[in-house]
Amino acid sequence: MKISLPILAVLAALGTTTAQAQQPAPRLIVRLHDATGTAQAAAASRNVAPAAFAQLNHQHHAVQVQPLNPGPRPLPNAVAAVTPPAVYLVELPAGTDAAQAQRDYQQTGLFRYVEVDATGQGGGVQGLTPNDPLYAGRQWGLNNTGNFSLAPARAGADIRMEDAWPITRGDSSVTVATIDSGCKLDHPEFSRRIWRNRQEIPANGIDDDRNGYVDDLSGWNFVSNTNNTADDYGHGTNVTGIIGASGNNALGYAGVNWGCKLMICKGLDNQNSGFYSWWTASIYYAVNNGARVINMSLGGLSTSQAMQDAITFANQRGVVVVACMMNANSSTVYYPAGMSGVVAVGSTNPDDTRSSPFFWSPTSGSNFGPHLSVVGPGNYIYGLSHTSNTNYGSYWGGTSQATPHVAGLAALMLTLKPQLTPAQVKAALQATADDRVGSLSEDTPGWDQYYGHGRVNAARALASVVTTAARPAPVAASALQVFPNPAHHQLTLRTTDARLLNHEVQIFNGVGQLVYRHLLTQPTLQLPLALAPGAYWLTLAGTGRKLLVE
Ligand SMILES: [Ca+2]
Ligand SMILES: [Ca+2]
Ligand SMILES: [Ca+2]
Ligand SMILES: [Ca+2]
Repeated sequence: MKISLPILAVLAALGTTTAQAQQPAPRLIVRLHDATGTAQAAAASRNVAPAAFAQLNHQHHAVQVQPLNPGPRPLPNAVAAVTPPAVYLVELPAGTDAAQAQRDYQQTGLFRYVEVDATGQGGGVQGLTPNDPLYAGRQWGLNNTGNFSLAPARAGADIRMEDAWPITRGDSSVTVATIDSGCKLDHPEFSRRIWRNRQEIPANGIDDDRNGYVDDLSGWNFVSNTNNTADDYGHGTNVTGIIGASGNNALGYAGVNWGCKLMICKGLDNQNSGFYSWWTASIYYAVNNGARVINMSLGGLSTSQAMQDAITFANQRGVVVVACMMNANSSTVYYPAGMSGVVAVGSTNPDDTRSSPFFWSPTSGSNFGPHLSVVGPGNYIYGLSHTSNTNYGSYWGGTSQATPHVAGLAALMLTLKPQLTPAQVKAALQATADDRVGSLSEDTPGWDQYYGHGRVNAARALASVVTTAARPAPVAASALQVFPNPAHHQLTLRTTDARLLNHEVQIFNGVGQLVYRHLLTQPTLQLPLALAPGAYWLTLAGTGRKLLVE
């Protein structure tokens, strides 16, 4: 008698837990209308949800309402480059009918759209730990000698890093954000390489830089909503190391990029899964905090207007988004790879064949289809461990591993020429990729659905950037007058060369992000400015100059 009661209590508790696990709390992603000159727009500009939205959430007993883009917003009257979307995650109580709630929210007319928060996974799987040391023989993706112990290899089936590093090895002017399972921040291969939020005072419980995140120093953990960006799965540490493990430091491995800063957005949990809301918020975080490249080695089967909007916003701010095709060995479209404005990356083997299968499953393989941009090395990719600073024996395989090769390369291109747009980076990656390197049946001449434009070639990509950068401006710099400089709230542009008309005035911030754009339609144009004080770079049809804002 005495024992039976506690046992029953435990059974009951287990039953409750199981029932809740089977019916998770519905999560909605909503985007408010981009109204202008209204109370709603003013509210959005202060990053505060309007009253009607708050009331609706109250009626539905929302457990949590969280902005996915809490970053700085332009003044309501500013001629801004891009309107930052006002997008929120709404979490409703367990047991709520998700489809009904979605309809209820939609019918209010408050929202541009209401979608159910989907999930996806990281696109890489870890391998065994082999005994064979000798890293020189392991990083076949960067320089392939034809000798590789784990799989057939072909000399030259690599991304030509040894010819690319003499052009640039990267520097701290470019920040790459990884949206992944986190990163082993104290790894010696990442020493002085992790991005630091200089405007944030650590551990004082205050959001000092008012970017919407308290005490965020190296990025953010969107899974637990904390500043702890440590890796609890391993996928993120491997991916981050492929992008940026320090090279030529007599230690471990070489990343593609030896100088870039690495911003850590944790959007995959300790099971390698994540909600789209985590990924969407991560994109806004990366853009708002100065990243130029975002690596997304993950994917889900659902489409999402919210995630597409975030990617479009990133592109408009000059941020390159690279994502993996995923590993189902099919033409099934995964997202974000299938979204517009993304460099979608597939995977190759050490002998340049398409990875089908990867080493970890006979039914796996690099996905293909019309949205594929390029391919890169992705099978048997040795890298850093998330549990040890001295174990260099782990390797992973998946389009997850191909993607950071391309992201690291994109960051090298931006080091050489920061004013490159995401579309230009993508076009250059595609134009310089090696075609007809794979099997004759799949890698047919020109673009094909298995190799895209081909296997990326870092040496050719960087050389093409250097060549383009050296091209003289078509119009004399003196043909554009900009005053006052330093500027305050207004700027006047005057042109004496008609060739400058109907081109876009673009202003870039100190880390090379596009923060302002306006079409020059007349010889003299007055622009209202709403930019933070600092140094900027203004360009118009090949002419450019430094602009100070006070
Ligand atoms: Ca902050
Ligand atoms: Ca702080
Ligand atoms: Ca190293
Ligand atoms: Ca081809």
